[in-house]
Amino acid sequence: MEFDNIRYKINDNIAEIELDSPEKLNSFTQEIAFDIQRALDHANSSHDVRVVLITGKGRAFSAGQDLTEAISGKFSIDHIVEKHYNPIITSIRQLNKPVVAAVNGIAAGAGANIALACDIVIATESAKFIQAFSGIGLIPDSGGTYFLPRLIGMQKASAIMMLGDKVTAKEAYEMGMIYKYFSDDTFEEEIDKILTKLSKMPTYALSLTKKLLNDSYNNNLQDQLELEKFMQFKAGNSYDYNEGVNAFLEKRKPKFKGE
Ligand code: T3D
Repeated sequence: MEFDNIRYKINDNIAEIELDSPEKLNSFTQEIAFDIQRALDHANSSHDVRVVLITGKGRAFSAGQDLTEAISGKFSIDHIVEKHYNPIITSIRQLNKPVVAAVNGIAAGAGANIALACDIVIATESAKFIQAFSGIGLIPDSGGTYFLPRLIGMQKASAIMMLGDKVTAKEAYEMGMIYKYFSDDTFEEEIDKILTKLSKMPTYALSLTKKLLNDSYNNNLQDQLELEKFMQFKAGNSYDYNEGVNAFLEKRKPKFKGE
């Protein structure tokens, strides 16, 4: 697949989406948002892909909306939110394989919230997460008001969103906003380890886990228990379940197909 505004490649069952406009800190234009949507759709439907990475080139993951485009009058703000960002967040959550955000530097505005919508968020030690919206008179979008309070609690989310603090990777880790952070020197190596591991795991079961986690935000306990029973039935009928149990009994490593 060809993309003009991002880099997208698939190697060894890993799809990598790299934002590629470092001179503007990978801020999002319509073209970039549409390319990301297309890449996510491709990764979702491609049998070769078992894990997706989103990262940025240079010193930022993304500084959010390209503000020159935002004030150009080309698109209304609700159009930008509805057509650029909302489909990206929906795709990430509905993608039937894990999506990893490797936050390589500053993640601001929609850039921060796209990262937080991913299944696993890792960051380099020098990364910063900024809910930059209040600094320009906007409200946090791209799912921020949904995910952040659920990740770190209402009080911290309110303060960070209203004050527009620059949250360091260490602080983000300590408050439960992200999975882990790594030194800048070892970041690439650690990303590779996580992606390689996920690319060999029982992808189908991971996709069911993801659906359950999506629903756990809205269900009561009884509904969630019912749903777990249903999903476990599906997982229990998969190739990978059979392989996993046989490998355990035969004292060997499982060879999962992702099915
Ligand atoms: O329509 C709508 O707006 C609705 C959608 C909203 C979604 C959103 O994401 S709203 C939030 C938008 N983002 C921001 O408000 C963040 C703006 N950027 C900054 O506050 C700072 O750049 C950072 C704190 C992220 C980083 O600061 P710093 O000092 O490390 O870098 P810098 O010098 O400010 O930026 C470097 C270059 O990137 C600079 O260009 P230049 O002067 O070298 O030619 C700067 O203008 C450019 N840049 C950074 N962020 C953006 C940007 N250009 C366009 N849009 C940006 N968001």
